[in-house]
Amino acid sequence: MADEVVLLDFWPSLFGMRVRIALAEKGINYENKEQDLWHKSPLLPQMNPVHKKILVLIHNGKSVCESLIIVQYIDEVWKEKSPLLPSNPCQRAHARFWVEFVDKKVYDVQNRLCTSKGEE
Ligand SMILES: N[C@@H](CCC(=O)N[C@@H](CS)C(=O)NCC(=O)O)C(=O)O
Repeated sequence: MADEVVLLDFWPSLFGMRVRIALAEKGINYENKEQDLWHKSPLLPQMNPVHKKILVLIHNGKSVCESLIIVQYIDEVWKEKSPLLPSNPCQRAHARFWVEFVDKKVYDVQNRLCTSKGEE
């Protein structure tokens, strides 16, 4: 049976971009369910009851939340194609460093951008 993969996303989200790139690298077909962050659908809190935020990946009915955790999940589940991290431990460490750097530096700006209204 084919995998059913659904992404709860919001197109301007850089966190979403991270997951979209991982899915593309692995060649995974998925349904994109664009979310309205100002009028959240019941599906979002149902699938992410702790944070009630995108990003959520729903794989065969089970949800995985948080973009970085989703990317790691994708890499583990579809491991036969295009590993997302280098095999060299030092290069892997550098890749993780930049992931953490982006999370710390970009998070506030990104979240304000995603939830701002007009001139705010
Ligand atoms: N650490 C989370 C960040 C998720 C996040 O901040 N999502 C924002 C959009 S970019 C959101 O859903 N905001 C809606 C809200 O705060 O209610 C991840 O990496 O997935």
